[in-house]
Parts: sequence; C-alpha cells; structure tokens
Amino acid sequence: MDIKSAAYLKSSAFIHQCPEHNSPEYAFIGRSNVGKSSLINMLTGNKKLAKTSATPGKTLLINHFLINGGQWYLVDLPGYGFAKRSKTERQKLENMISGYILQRRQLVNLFVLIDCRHAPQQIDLEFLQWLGESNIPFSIVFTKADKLSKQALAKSIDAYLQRLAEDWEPLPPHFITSAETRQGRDELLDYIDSINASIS
Ligand SMILES: Nc1nc2c(ncn2[C@@H]2O[C@H](COP(=O)(O)OP(=O)(O)O)[C@@H](O)[C@H]2O)c(=O)[nH]1
Ligand SMILES: [Mg+2]
Repeated sequence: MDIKSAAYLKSSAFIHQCPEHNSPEYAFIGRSNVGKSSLINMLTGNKKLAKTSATPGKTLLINHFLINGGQWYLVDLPGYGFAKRSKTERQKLENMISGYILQRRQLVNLFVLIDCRHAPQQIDLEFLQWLGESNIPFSIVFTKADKLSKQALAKSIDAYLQRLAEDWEPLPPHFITSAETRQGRDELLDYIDSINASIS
C-alpha cells in the first residue's frame, strides 16, 4: 500500500474535540524526542507534515492527519516522560493521552516508539503493561535504526525483545525503522493496510 495523500487536519486538547468520523486511526506514542513526528513524515513522504524538533516536548496536543482523503488517519500524540515539565502539566498531559487511548473508539492500533539505542526503561515497560491491562492493541516501533551499525542494532533489539519476553507471550509485533533511510516504511504501511482490510 502507499499513501496517496496526507494532510494535517486538527490539533485537539481533549477527546471530545477530536474529529468526528468512522475511519480507523493509527496513533504514535513514545517518549519525547523518540521520533514520532519524523516517523509520520517518513510514512507520508512529507517532511513538513508533522512538526519535528530538536527540542524535546514540543507536541502538547493530539494531532490528526487525514490519509488518502479520510480512508484512515494518523495521530501524533504528545510524548510522555518529559522530566522538565511541572507536575500539573505532566498530569494534564497524562489525562489527555490516557483519555484518547482508552476512549477513542476509532483507535485500532497504537504504535509505541522506542529508540533502538536504548536499553529497556521502566517508563516504557510500565506503559506497555498498562496498555496490556487496558486491552489496547499495540505494536512496537524501534526508531533511529540509522544511528547504529547493523550488528549493534541487532544486539540492542535482541536484548530489548528478551526483556519484553519476560512480560509478554507472545511478543507484540515489532518494526525497525529509520526516518533517515526510510527503513521499515513498507512493512509498517503493509501492516496498517492489513488491519484496514481486516476491519473493512
Ligand atoms: N538519525 C535519525 N534522527 C531521527 C530519526 N527520527 C527522528 N530523528 C531526530 O530526532 C529528533 C526528534 O524527532 P521528532 O520526530 O521531533 O521526535 P518526537 O518528539 O517523538 O516527535 C529530531 O532532531 C529528529 O531529526 C531517525 O530515524 N534517524
Ligand atoms: Mg513530535
């Protein structure tokens, strides 16, 4: 499958402000700076669609992007675990994120992004646990694959999957991507396509 058109639609602070439609939504989440916006730009082939930033913690809203005229939607969620925010600001963001994830009936799959260079971190593992307990369908996307050699990449991802295997049987689906080299693009789009086909 390919993306024929992609357009920014709306930014929302609450689920009740999110666009009304009946098409599937695929949302991206992960720590600030993990590469959510870059991945959306890479998938859609539009470098300017989602705002990317070298300064972490910029996206504070739920951003909807219309794909192929509304056949489906990509959703850029705020990053979690950005330490420099105040406690009230963090709480507000957490409510926004959990509200969307738990209540958005159009959400068919959540992509949880993990920097391929990082060892498993508590905040991500706990978030995955919470998704499992909440019965939210999700998959894992290892980002920034271009930052490691082939060998180091395989080693890092193996270690991560081994850690996940302590909590998950079977392992959730996972993808390896790079916004620079476009690695993983076809696999992710085919995966989205197969989910779209299974629910249409
Ligand atoms: N080398 C490399 N850099 C990336 C990749 N994805 C994102 N980045 C960089 O990481 C930073 C954060 O990316 P961004 O997409 O804004 O992260 P977000 O906060 O999760 O939306 C930016 O400086 C990006 O250019 C990637 O696949 N490869
Ligand atoms: Mg972003």
